[in-house]
Amino acid sequence: MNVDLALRLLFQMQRIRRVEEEIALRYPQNRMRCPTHLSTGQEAVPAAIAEVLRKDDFAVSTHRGHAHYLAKGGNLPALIAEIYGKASGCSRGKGGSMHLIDLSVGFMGTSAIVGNSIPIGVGLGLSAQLRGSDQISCVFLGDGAIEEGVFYESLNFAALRCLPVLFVCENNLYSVYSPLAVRQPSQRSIAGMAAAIGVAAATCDGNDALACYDQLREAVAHIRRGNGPRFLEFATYRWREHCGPAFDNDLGYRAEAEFLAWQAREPLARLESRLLAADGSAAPRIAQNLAAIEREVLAAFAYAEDAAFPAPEAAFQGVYCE
Ligand SMILES: Cc1ncc(C[n+]2csc(CCOP(=O)(O)OP(=O)(O)O)c2C)c(N)n1
Ligand SMILES: [Mg+2]
Repeated sequence: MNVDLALRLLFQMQRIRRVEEEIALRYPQNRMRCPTHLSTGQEAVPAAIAEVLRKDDFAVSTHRGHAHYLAKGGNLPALIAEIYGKASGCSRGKGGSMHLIDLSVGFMGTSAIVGNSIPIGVGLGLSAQLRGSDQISCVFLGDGAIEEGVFYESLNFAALRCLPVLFVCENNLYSVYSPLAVRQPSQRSIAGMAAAIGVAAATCDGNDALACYDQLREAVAHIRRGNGPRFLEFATYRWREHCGPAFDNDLGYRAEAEFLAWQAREPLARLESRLLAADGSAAPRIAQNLAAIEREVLAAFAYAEDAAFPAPEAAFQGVYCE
């Protein structure tokens, strides 16, 4: 095992987890007043993305985008300030949790409209191709987004034009409270659909950070060599409710046993135990990382809580009509 790589992946996952757990803890204080979709349990894919994309590559994401923003290098205090609606937030406090952007690291935005990341990311891939650049465009999407018509149009165009687009589908089995079984014919696979449209596709254990890294690295290299788009479907699971900080297994749309089975395969503990089995001396480095994350996260929340709200006039700035 590459111990340094495993430590970096673990660090990314622990940082994402800690940020989102602090959001969950403080959300009931009612100072974060936007809908917030947490991705606790789904940290392995973004951690691997942090390792394989370049800073000048593009990424676009969804309503569940905190982890993707952080993985691409988005500024943490600006993320938390945005969720608190503050002027120093990454969308100047106007967008909230579902509208994150950090152009300085190629994170081109998130959208609350399911499926919307797909055509925007394909367009960014087209721009890279037209400019003759070797940048790639990474499109994060959920399993629900494949039920939007724009999924088919965009994948077709990406395949037709051989665009440098990496589709990263985090299949957490649900669209809000609807399992795949009531949304798609049985036996149909998401990766299979992408392949049928003409985009080379594969599936991966989305809770195994090292496996995610291997598949994503290979896909990125393939795309960067000019071989066209790739689609990866990652099996994973969100722990908390669809929107908000609570757990919602009491609602009955998913079985407690299913939840517990996925928790038992959770990505952080899995990587940490493999890492320590390979190199017991990594323990102090893991502890140092956790302490650094703790300091960074608490400082980001202190910054966001102290920051100013936008001035009332700002409501009329950056709008498209008078
Ligand atoms: C066009 C559109 N239709 C419906 C919704 C309502 N909605 C918000 S999130 C969501 C579920 C999306 O599921 P998925 O893509 O699997 O992402 P996940 O929430 O599981 O991460 C839906 C239907 C929306 N925001 N936009
Ligand atoms: Mg889903």
